[in-house]
Amino acid sequence: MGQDPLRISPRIILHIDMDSFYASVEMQKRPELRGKPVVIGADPKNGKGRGVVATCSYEARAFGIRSAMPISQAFSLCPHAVFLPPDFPLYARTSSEIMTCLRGFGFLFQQVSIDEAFLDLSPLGSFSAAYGLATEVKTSIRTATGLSCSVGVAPAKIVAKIASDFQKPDGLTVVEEGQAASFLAPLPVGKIPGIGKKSEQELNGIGIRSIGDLAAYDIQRLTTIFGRGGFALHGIALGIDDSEVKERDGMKSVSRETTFEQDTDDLSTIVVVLDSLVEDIHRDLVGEEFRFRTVTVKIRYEGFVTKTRAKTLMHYTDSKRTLRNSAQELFRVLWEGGRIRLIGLRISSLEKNDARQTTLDCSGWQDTFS
Ligand code: DCP
Ligand code: MG
Repeated sequence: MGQDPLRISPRIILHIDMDSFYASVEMQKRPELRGKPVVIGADPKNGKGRGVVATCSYEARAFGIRSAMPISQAFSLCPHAVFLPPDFPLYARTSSEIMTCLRGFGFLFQQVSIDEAFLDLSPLGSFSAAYGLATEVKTSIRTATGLSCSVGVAPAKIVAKIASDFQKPDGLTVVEEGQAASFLAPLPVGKIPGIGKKSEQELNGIGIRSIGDLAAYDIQRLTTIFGRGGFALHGIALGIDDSEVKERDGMKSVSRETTFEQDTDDLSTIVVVLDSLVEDIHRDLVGEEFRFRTVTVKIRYEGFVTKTRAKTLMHYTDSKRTLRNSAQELFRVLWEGGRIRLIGLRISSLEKNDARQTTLDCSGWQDTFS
């Protein structure tokens, strides 16, 4: 018997995000740290340190410590916490083990950051089968690495991502087809990925507190205030997101950005953050065996003015030094001295690392706005 042509199988997307990733890896390596507040990031130097928190254990979060907070503030919130510098090679190795394990399930797979990925479980055909697979995923990652993760399963990528965050740590949240809007409705708008504190405040200012408020808001007024972004935002609030799980081979660019806890014009803080973006991107690049030719730096000032500037090298390279120098150079040219809300770094014009090419560093300038 043929399939009912009117029956459309549900899209079933799984999103996985490791719990307090860097901190958990450290606690796995040194079990005596378990149960303690552990902060990974810059040296606190007895409260005088510069730089920021990369992440911290859930025990440290109980003291109010968060990613991207100045390390001096973390120190004053919990001076007896264990402060550790990041061990990027170790996190990169652990990340590869996790991603290999996820790929092994045989579904369409997309890594989105060092500790996050999507799987397209649609071939399973039902949310109950997907729930079973999600528990298997959690078990196999724990067996392979000793680490816990949180998983969301939903009919769309963005909803799966919000769902994976819903019951952290060690969570598993399934949002079935037709339930996305009602799952999202009571959550604060700040739970939508990409909505930072400032945007949340702006939305609160026009009476939008929950995602349900956003869904019910007049779409015309939203687009007047936020332009085309308002339209997308309204769709997200209803759980509408048709974007697909894309295998990484089609990777066009790698980007990372950090929103500062508080807008800052402190150069040393900015440079530390830019450097951590360089580390993150370079790790991905090496892991995926790509070379790049174009580097873009993005700065968002307070008040949402966003500027980007790109530089295209004469040759492909995978040199971290070149990436760091280019990023710093672009930043120097771009920065007008104002307080910065967000800084981003992207590499593009990627090619697989098999062609033997020299890593010359001659550069030409090029403006790009995105
Ligand atoms: N990271 C960072 N700087 C940030 C945010 C994150 O260096 N501002 C690094 C450290 C994190 C890792 O990326 O361990 C993954 O980021 P997540 O946002 O997933 O945060 P965690 O995994 O640490 O915690 P959670 O349990 O909330 O996912
Ligand atoms: Mg995480």
